[in-house]
Amino acid sequence: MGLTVETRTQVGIIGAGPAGLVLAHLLRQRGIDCVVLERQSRSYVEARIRAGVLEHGTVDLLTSLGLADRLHRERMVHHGIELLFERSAHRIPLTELAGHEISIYGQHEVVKDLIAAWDGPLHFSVSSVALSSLDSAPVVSYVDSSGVPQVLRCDVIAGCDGFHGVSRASIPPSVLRVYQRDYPHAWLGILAQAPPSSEELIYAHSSRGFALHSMRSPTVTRMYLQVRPDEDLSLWPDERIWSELRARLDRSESTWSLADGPILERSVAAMRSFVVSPMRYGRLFLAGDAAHIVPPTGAKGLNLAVADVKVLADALSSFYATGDSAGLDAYSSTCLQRVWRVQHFSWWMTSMLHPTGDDPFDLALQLAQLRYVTSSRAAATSLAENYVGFPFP
Ligand code: RFL
Ligand code: PHB
Repeated sequence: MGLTVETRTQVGIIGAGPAGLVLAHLLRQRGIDCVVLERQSRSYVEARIRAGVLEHGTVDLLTSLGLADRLHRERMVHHGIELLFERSAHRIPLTELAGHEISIYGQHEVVKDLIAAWDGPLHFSVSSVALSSLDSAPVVSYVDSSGVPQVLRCDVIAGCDGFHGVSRASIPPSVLRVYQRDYPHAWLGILAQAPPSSEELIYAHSSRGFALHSMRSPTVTRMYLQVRPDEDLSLWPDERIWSELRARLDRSESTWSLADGPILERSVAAMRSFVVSPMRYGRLFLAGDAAHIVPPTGAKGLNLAVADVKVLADALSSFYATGDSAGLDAYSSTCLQRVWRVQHFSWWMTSMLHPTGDDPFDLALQLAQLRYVTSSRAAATSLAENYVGFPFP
């Protein structure tokens, strides 16, 4: 190891996921310096398959930053989703009910676009990241990809390093209130070289468990199956995955069939609801999955991360322009209002669509709720306005 190198910036951003990268671009637009540190390599973060649904607010924000040319060319615009239960499909016309569409465009494509357009400091493959002096003059120490120890002095740190990052872990546990709910299921996700079998996303409730039919392009399908949290992927050969998807997505009233193809990627993701409050400690501000996790059923995690950093960038902008810290002081409470709305929606969608086993009472409640949201315009509108997303603060 060589001598420690010291640098300074206004905002140190930990993590180059959607939260960290969108924040970096928002700060640059506002004339604020920042440095982004990422634990993984560039190729790793650009290939990490995750979310696929962008709210219109997220698309509008990326467009206003001039970062959405490829997104506008390649996205799939959807005006509705299907809810499938008791082997019958029911459409929720999102745009008609809530006035906005959603866009299907992979999170890793967003990440690629944000990295390609960024010419400021962004250091991949850093290690031993540690945060200190958070209450006065924050310091980030780390080892860069060449093994050189570095010290970055900042006015403010943005903790955008996801659920398992170092930022939240650097806050004394006694000052954080943690809200958490675990679910007795997980999602087995696959990416397949197969054309989508439906024009819109299908959220399927079946006695065998939940299934989701989504997509990434006219030739690539993304699908999920509800499984147990400790599910062993080796018990799921391709043929079992396809036959289970076929069984759960089956419908009685049509000749619908599921196109299959080579499976390009598969993984099991846990489902969890999690919030810490406040989302700030001294000069450290948490954003995105570092502060909250939602189960993926509402397709909200990425969008919530983007909403947080919009609030943070605006607050930092007034702080640097006028010295007024009111926006920074209100950061946590402003973000948490949206966070809890989205927590409720994601929990509600999850509870409605995932059979939990053998409890007939739970099953009857789920079916009653599904019949209600697909037959009452008021209930469908509530689902639609939450799904397409509320305006950004
Ligand atoms: P990320 O994306 O986890 O990025 C955090 C980054 O920080 C890095 N990092 C560190 N860097 C430096 N030092 C350290 N000590 C570090 N520790 C970690 C990590 O390597 C990483 O690059 O968090 P961010 O930016 O807050 O973004 C959140 C979203 O990624 C997440 O909420 C969504 O993917 C959730 N999600 C969905 N969200 C949607 O809006 N719509 C969807 O359709 C949707 N579907 C999903 C999803 C998440 C899923 N999984 C796999 C959990 C579907 C699935 C299956
Ligand atoms: C996805 O396409 O990955 C996706 C879509 C909808 C969800 C979650 C994930 O609710």
